[in-house]
Amino acid sequence: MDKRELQATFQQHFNTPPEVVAHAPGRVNLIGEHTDYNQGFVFPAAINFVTWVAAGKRNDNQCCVVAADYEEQRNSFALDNIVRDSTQPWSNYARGVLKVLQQQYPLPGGINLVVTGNVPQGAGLSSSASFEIALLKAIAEVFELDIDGVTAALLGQRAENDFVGCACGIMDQLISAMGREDHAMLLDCRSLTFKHSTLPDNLHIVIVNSNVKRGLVDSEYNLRRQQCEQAAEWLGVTSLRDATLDMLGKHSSEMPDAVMRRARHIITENARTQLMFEALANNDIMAVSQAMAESHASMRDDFEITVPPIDYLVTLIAGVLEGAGGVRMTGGGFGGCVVALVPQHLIGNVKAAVTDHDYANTGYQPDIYDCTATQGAFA
Ligand code: GAF
Repeated sequence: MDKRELQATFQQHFNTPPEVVAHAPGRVNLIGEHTDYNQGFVFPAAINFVTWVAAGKRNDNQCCVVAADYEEQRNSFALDNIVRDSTQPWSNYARGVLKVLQQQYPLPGGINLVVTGNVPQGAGLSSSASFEIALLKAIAEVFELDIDGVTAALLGQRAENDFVGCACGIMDQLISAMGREDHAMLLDCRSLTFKHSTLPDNLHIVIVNSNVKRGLVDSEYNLRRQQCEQAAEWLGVTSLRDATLDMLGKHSSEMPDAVMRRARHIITENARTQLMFEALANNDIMAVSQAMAESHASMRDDFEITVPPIDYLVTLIAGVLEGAGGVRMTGGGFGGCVVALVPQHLIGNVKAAVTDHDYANTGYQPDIYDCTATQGAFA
């Protein structure tokens, strides 16, 4: 659905045009996986797939939200009594956002919303964060609330943590809010400070969707977070951001093996993320390639969040790139997408490799997206 159709759908449902149409992007993470909730480093880019929200005030205290892509399902609730809805679970993102928003910014009245988007869902490209940030942007514009991007990101994260029930970190909301066109963003998830860095002209972001779908809430995401917290306790640090391989070496024999390996992934991934930021800035493609390969191996062997079809895609693409670019799984894991940084002359070969080879034998058909890094909703 394009912007004009979204406006028309709003008009049909509410007999008036929307006051505001806002949008927020999904994201791809180049490296730094599961490091955000360990107060570490991540290196994502906002991408050219977005969620759109049309919005307008109401004269009462209700929120009415229409999911244009879910057969125009409608969901209504009173703003002073927001509880979870198990019959239309998609509405819990809107409910959660409005609940946490009002704790900080009480709204003067109700709101009508229509939502649409093209961020692939359940694919590890942050469709839910882009929904939260687009909602916050639309509501902030309608009521002229003075909300900055970091505050919006924290509100979106709190909606997921406290209302939806996913113990996610801050990466997805922050890049959706603060991404910059043609740049990736090195984010320090402890201080919430970030540096944007241009991507080399000769490397393109290619995303391959394995089409293995797995939701974060019902996946093992929350368990990984608990294991990281246990590891931090074993090592006597407040978060794994402060842990080192030396510390791990001293305690590894006492720790449960899985907990030790979770910690090893986070410690090494934090180092790789900072290294890759430098490598991209220096156009050192071999180092980029190596960091992404090591990241994938660490997610597969230590953090155990990859699945065989994803490992297979990574092997296929790495075989084409031969060090001239990088490839790894991206996002929370247990399915979803692979991200590759590919020189222009190899894009066709990468596409051919994932479509011509035996990937279909895994039972899945890939989708391929040529991506560009885009601007965040609050940037
Ligand atoms: C999901 C979460 F929402 C992020 O906070 C992050 O932990 C990511 O998985 C893994 O890096 O997208």
